Amino acid sequence: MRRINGLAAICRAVEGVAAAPSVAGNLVRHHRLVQAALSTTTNNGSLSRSNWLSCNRTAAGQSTSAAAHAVGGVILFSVAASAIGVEAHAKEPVQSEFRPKDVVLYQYEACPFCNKVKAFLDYYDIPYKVVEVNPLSKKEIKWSDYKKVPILMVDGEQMVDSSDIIDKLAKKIHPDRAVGSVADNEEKKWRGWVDNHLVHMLSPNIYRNTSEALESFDYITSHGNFSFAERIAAKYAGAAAMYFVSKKLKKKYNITDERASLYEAAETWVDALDGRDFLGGTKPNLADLAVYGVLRPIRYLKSGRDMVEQTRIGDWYARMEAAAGPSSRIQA
Ligand SMILES: N[C@@H](CCC(=O)N[C@@H](CS)C(=O)NCC(=O)O)C(=O)O
Repeated sequence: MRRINGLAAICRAVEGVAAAPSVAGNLVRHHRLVQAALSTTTNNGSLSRSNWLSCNRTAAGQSTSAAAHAVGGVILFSVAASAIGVEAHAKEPVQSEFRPKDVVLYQYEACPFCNKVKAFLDYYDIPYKVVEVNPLSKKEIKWSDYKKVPILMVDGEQMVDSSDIIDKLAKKIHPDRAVGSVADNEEKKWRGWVDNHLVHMLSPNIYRNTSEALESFDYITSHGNFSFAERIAAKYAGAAAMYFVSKKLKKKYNITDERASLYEAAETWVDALDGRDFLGGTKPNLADLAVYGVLRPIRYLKSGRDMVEQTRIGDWYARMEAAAGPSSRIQA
């Protein structure tokens, strides 16, 4: 029998969660239900139950992920909101020599890390194709040794890990950019905050209760690469699993009130802006793009709507939507 740490690791990708060691009766019972639900959904027989539930393995070879990881790594994506009423903040098309001819993003539509990369590509107006990865079979990235998304292929060069991808691209775009300045340090600090703090606020919020978990999975499954059968099963089983996982995550990250923590993070970010339009001043910097990217998947879910209603982040978010502008995604 799979241990609950497999279940907890469902959203490891999103949360960087180490597998939880304990087995709680309820969770195990629930996990069985989820397994049962998922095992009924293999539509062609080639996707075994363990594939469904175990889409990742730890170094020790333990199975670590599960449907909802698969699915749960996939937080959600934003519907691009219109920038009506927002002052004009434009994209910053690449001016340097760096003009990649062929950029392909392997992603889950709703993954916050993938959305971070997309926010960057959109803002710099770099055209990219998207290959939506099936989070259960991951057959689209079988060719790669790296088993997570995002993977970005830039003129044949494989780039992995959202922050590394952005560092590499930023270097190509601004090869002469000075490092070590106050602005540069500030940008680094807040990019770190996104990866180490902000992303951990997401899952506990979007899977906070059954209705929010279902809203999230409805979105995830309708925008991801799922077969019809997978979609139906993943929605209910994934939502149920992630509901429990989010409780574990709360504990792991010492979150008592997930909404309060999300609001606090939003306020912390607005304080960091210190009256500026963007952390980067009059233009977004990489930290602005990172915060915007990871929040995009939740912005139009209940948690994101609440966050915008209850905190001061809305104006900055609207400026970011205007700055990132329409997606530079092109047909694959
Ligand atoms: N540190 C990585 C984290 C990437 C990550 O964890 N991605 C998740 C999706 S949100 C993933 O692919 N998890 C593995 C899986 O789904 O099995 C980054 O910033 O790109």
